[in-house]
Amino acid sequence: MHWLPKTVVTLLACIAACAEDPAAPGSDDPPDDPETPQVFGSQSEFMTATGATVVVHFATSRSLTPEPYEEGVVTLVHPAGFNNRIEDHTPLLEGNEFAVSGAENIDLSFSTNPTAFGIWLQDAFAVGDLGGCQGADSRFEFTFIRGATAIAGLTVDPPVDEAFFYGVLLGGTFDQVEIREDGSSIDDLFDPLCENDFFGSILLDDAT
Ligand SMILES: [Ca+2]
Ligand SMILES: [Ca+2]
Ligand SMILES: [Ca+2]
Repeated sequence: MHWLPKTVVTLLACIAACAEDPAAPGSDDPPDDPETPQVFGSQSEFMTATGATVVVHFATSRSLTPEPYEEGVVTLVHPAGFNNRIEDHTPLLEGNEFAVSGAENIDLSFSTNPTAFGIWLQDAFAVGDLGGCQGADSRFEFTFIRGATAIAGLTVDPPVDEAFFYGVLLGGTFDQVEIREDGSSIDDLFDPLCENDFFGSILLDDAT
């Protein structure tokens, strides 16, 4: 079966501008919504459109540790404090990748306030003895947060076992991104979705 990337966009929240300028019912005018995310499947197109650059390279491998990983303006950590590990987990992505214990739940925070976020990932689909995990065609929920407010939530369904780029440009700034493997439990180390999926280079713009 040939899998195509499928991205489902769902706005969780909307700033006041949405209410101030609602699209008239039946209007043919495009929505004038500064918070509507633009999604990119091409790194080069994303970089050209947003000015984003690679800010996390995972240049140095690191063995299992629950410590947050910090590189430049970005910090990654498992929300329940599970281990992470950085190494060349997969030949499908260039260089090292970030992987976590349990299912793929990761909190990212930024010391800047970008409007654009991009990441390489592999939705792995392993077979054989996975120690209680199961091979899964994974989907991921990405929630973009500004302070304590969720700005946008997007569901991403990468094709299995392909190098997949996912870039998002929002109309406003954010300072955190939460990644959650759809259907998993954050605090269950032995969640069936604990099959590893891999996260590579991360890109941000420097809006602020
Ligand atoms: Ca998977
Ligand atoms: Ca998938
Ligand atoms: Ca998984």
